[in-house]
Amino acid sequence: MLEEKIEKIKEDALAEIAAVESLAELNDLRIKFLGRKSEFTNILKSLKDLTEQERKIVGQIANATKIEVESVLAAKEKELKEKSFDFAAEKIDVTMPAKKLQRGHLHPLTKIQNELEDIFTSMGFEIADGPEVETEFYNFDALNIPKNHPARDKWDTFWLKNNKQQTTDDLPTGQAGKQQERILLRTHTSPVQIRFMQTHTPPFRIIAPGKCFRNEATDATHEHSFYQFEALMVGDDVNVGNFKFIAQEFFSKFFKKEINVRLRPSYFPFTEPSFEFDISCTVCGGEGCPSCKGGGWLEVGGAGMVNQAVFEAAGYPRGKYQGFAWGFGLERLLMMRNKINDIRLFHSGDKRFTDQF
Ligand code: FA5
Repeated sequence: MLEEKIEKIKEDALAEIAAVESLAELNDLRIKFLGRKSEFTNILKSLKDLTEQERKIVGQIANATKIEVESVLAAKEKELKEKSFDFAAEKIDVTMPAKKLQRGHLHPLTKIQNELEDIFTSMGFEIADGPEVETEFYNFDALNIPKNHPARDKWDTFWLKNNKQQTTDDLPTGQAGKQQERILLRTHTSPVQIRFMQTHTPPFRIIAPGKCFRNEATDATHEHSFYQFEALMVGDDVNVGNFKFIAQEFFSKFFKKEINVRLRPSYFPFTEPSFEFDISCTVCGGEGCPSCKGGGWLEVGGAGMVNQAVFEAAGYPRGKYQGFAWGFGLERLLMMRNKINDIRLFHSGDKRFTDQF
């Protein structure tokens, strides 16, 4: 009798599955014929009450029926899915513009620093580095700017508390026995000159890009933290002509046009003679235009022949070597090239600004 019941369930199931037209109806039939509360499941539960021999026969029939109904359900499901697939809606338009990916990029100052490093290394310069927290010796004394000298006023300094217990070994060469060294945030990249010379013998040519700090009020052309770019070339007979040539080469490469360099007398304690150097206006080439306020020249930085007192502080014999040094601000150079009117934009964190580079 159970066999007949199973046969009847199978017939009904196959007939109803064949007639079904939607996936939802098909699912209802799955529950109706094979679900937990279905007649078929009840029959399976009652198998335990049969004799062993009966259970074997009916069990086999029930199993075969379940497999058959499940496979018919699966075939019907596949057929209905294919029928309901909306090819028009699933079409991919390969001509549609793609979503723009937001990608990070280097900060404009990092980019200009890389660019400058590439130009200088192509001219045989090495890259040197020094600490941002400096000692008074490297930032001032060794650069011929002694304590209480009025020249120190040029560099408004952030002095730091020095809590380190110092031994005389910590003091720079020739300073043993002096009182605890005062520390500060370096006001320029020139201390790197001394650090490099202490460990190298001329001839050499180096650049030292890096961050500097000055305790001064900010405005459109002044920041308390900014980047400088130092260059130093030392040998037996390095002269001002070498400086002028290298500067002209560098600026012509940087601005991608021929640039002239002009020197004006100036004063820095660590160079003698000292210059302020200007480049021919990058817009009018020197004729005079609104960009250069009619003068034809743009002020770029400071330079000069290394003072022999500086060589001496670095451990070289006085008079043995000649060299030139220069320093200029990275932000100001980029402002000049890209017509940026406020230095404070660089550290503003404003993506509308940085995304333009
Ligand atoms: C110096 O700092 C010298 N160490 C440069 C030097 C090196 C001269 C080697 C001779 C030989 P000065 O204070 O002028 O010089 O600064 C050099 C450049 O740093 C300036 O021309 C300017 O471009 C930049 N700079 C100085 N102060 C600021 C500031 N507050 N904000 C932004 N840029 C600054």
